Amino acid sequence: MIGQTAAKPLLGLAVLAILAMSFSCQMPAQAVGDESQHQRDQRMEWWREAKFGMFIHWGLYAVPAGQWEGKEIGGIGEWIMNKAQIPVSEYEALAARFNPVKFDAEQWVRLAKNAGMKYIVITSKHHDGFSLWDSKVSRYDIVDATPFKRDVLKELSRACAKYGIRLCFYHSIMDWHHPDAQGPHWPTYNTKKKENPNFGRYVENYLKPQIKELLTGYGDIGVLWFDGQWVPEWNEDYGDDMYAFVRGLKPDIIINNRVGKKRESGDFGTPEQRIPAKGLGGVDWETCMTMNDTWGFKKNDHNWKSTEDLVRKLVDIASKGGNFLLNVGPTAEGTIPGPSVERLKAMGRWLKVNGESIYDTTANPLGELAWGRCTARPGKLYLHVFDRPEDGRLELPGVKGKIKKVCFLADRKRQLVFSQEGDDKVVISLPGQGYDEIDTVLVLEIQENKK
Ligand code: JFZ
Repeated sequence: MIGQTAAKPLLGLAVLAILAMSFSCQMPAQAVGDESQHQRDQRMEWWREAKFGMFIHWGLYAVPAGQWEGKEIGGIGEWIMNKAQIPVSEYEALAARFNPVKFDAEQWVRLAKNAGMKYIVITSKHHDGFSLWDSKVSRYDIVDATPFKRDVLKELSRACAKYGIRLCFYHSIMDWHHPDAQGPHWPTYNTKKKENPNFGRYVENYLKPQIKELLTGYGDIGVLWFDGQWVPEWNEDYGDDMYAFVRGLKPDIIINNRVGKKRESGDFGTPEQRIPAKGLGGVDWETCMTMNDTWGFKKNDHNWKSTEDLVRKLVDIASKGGNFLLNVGPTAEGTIPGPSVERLKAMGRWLKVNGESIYDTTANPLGELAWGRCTARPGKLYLHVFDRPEDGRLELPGVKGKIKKVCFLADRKRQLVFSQEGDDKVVISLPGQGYDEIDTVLVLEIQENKK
């Protein structure tokens, strides 16, 4: 079995490291809890403005790509070790076959940037326990265990810095490879342990040291996106401690809610594969979603969402005050599937024209709209017309303040006739042609009520 570095020497080092940290960068835990609303708003600002990010699920699971021993394995591709009940020794042999010679970090980052994405969240370690960077506490990583021998997270870090994209990491608490992390709930089918007294050792000697490697060696990490917190061994104390540990290493980092088991854990909620009907009121949140039906690459999953659907999902999420983390699952060769690339380029073209109506906007202040969605900035409403009303009359409920002008965002010279009876009823007359079949954005400028 490809091992983790022996825990014992680490234990001594860990004690020293913890002592050292307490006098250096680590913020005392109570300072984290004392963060003011203003400080928190400052920390969240870039993420709230960003609205749109790329999720990347990449690892050994791209090699089988949804098949095992000649059979199609159901479910999401990155869970194949679990779904096909693959013993650790057989699964880790995939490392010798993982040689993504077509991987090009700058190509991936340019794809994200040109799609209008502002951050990338990549799986540094998924549930299978394989590390996508050159870890010093494990040999089960892309440098030590594969013929590729390159630290892809280091290369991505450089590319993100070059193109102005925030690099973020998804990191799984659940680990199907580390012997101290196994439990009866997620047996790797060759360890029938009923319960694991060493989970604490896994957390202190492996999980936290790896996270420290990622937060101190790969540039300015924007978000730590935890997952796999549902294992019974993980509890609220672990979650609180991990939150403080991470913020102590990087005080301005953002951490998702899957660091813990409380509703209010972390800094933002993470609805998965769904858009909450009315958003998640009063909290920061981000919908994560696949473009087909799997996060990790599966060669036979061709159930791609349309570009229109993806753009309208982004608009819907932004109109409810959330972020959209849209996934790509690269192949074992290191390429992003063609249908993903095609959709991302098309989303980028739409955002190039209409990005002002998404980035740095706030949620719809008007209530439900039959013909589309609405996003806002101070003094402006962006009306996203999905379906032009047959009669050409676009009705708006409850616009507060006097409307100065209505025009097409794509061509501000194209002004529209409108009527406003008091605050309640606004009717905009829509011309018969010149629409974007995905989403036509109108800008409504409002006289701001003097404070
Ligand atoms: C998790 C992972 O298991 C999955 O592989 C992927 O990385 C996704 C983004 O996150 O999936 C989940 C997590 C939690 C639930 C369901 C799927 N849940 O709580 O129902």
